[in-house]
Formats: sequence, C-alpha cells, structure tokens
Amino acid sequence: MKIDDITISKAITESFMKDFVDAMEVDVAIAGAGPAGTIAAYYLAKGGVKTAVFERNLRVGGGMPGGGMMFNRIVVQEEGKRILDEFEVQTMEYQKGYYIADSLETISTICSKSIKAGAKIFNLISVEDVMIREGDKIAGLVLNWSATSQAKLHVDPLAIRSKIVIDATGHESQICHIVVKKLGAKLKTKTGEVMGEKPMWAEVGEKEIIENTKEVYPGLIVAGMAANAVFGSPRMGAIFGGMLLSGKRAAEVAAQILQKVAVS
Ligand code: 48F
Repeated sequence: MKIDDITISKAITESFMKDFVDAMEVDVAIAGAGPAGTIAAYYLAKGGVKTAVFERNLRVGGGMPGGGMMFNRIVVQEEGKRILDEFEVQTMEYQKGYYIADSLETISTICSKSIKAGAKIFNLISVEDVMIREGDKIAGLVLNWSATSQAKLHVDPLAIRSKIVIDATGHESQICHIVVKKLGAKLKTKTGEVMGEKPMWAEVGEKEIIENTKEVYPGLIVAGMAANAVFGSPRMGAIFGGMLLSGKRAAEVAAQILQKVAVS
C-alpha cells in the first residue's frame, strides 16, 4: 500500500482537534501531568468522570522520571506499594517497609492506564490563568501553547470550562498563586495565602500531604507537592507514595464535590 503524507497529516490533526474540542467542557481539569495529576486523572476517569490534564512540558511525569538526583528509582512505603500493585508496576523490597520501583516504568504505566481509562492528557499546553464567573467562581482554565511563552510571542490564549480544577503543578502550586494574586482570594490556609513548602522531612511530608489534599478554594483542589507547598508542609525528595496517595485522594474529593453539585 502507498503512503500518503497528507493522509498522515489529516489523521493527526483531525484526531487531535476532536479530542481538544471535546476537552473544552469537562467535569475536572487538571493542571500538571506529574505523578499526582496523572494518578488523579486515572481514578477520576475510571469512575466515569470526564477529565482532561494539561501539561506544559514535552513529556509527562514531572519530577518522577528524574527519580532521586537523576538515579531513576523511586521509593514507596506499604500504602504506595498497594497502588503500584494495582497498576501492576514491579516493586522490590529493599528493607522492611521500603520498596523500590523504576521511575520510568512507574510514570509510563500510570500515564498509559490513565489514558486507557478515558482521561485525555495534553502535553505542551500551559495553564496560564483560570476562568472565572459570577465574580470569583472558578469556571475553568485558560490555556496556551507552552512554545508561545518560551518564544515570548504575544498570542492570546483559549479557555476550557470545568466544574472542578485540580492544581497538580508541583512545588510551584501555580494555580493557587494565580487565584491569590489575580482574584485577591483567600485560600483555606492559616494565612489565606500559599504558605510555601518547608525543607525536606520525608516522614512528616508524606503524612501531611494526605490531609493537605483538599478543596483549598471553591472548585479548586490541591494535589501532590502543590498541596504541601500551599499548606506549608515539608518537601520529601524521591519518596513518592505520598504523591500517589494524594492523587487518589484528590480524585475522591473531586468526585464527592461533583456528587453534591449533581444533587443540589
Ligand atoms: O512536579 P511534579 O512531579 O508534581 P507532583 O505530581 O509530584 C512531585 C514529585 O515529582 C517530586 C516530589 C516527590 O516527593 O516532591 O517533586 O506533585 O509535576 C508537576 C507537573 O506540572 C507541570 C510541570 O511541568 C510538571 O510536569 N506544570 C507546572 N506548571 C504548569 C504545569 C502549568 N502552568 N501548566 C501546565 N503544567
């Protein structure tokens, strides 16, 4: 069979545009395709929730592929291992309670299963703002190609509508910063602002990340390292169970809010 270059171009463009247009009205929009964002997307999509993830980088995975200081391994504890078992990612017990996994196998499997579960993941697209309605209600995300900001091109963005936004942008907690700065809004933290992450303390960080994963402003949930940065909890380096559990928790919180909205 002959290969037609134009058919290839049309197939790619039409297929992508169909998904992109479909993602303009979703239940949950997630900023950031690191471990927390992609895990949240998996559980949401598996539960039948229409979910789209926007990742500014060429590749997904955030800090996971880099493992610890470029050694591409991650460490998880019992609860994190249970999630990796569910995803059929191989783990090896290093010492009692410490399990090692290959960071590339882990993130590629999570990403693959999220997409197979029905989540749409768009790379090379940056979230540069939130969309608001009725004064200060978060109603979606404002997106642009990452290349435009890198090239400093003056290109206006496009917007997508979502019932809930998850900030899974990692240490930068970008969406929360936008909400505080541009809306002048108060987050549900002690200071009303992004408190900033504390220096490394894996044990405390891993514990607090679960309670920090919550709705921090109406319609805005924080997940992963963004949750610890927002609530002033420690960072924890290359132990990743907390990120996986936080992503799962964010999906549960989002599903509960969606249920409440549906009933009212
Ligand atoms: O940084 P990242 O991996 O966050 P996470 O899922 O996991 C944190 C761990 O990697 C690690 C750790 C382990 O203990 O502390 O750091 O919480 O993934 C965040 C993703 O968000 C993307 C960014 O490129 C990365 O892939 N991102 C950040 N800002 C934006 C964004 C933005 N404005 N728009 C779209 N994507």
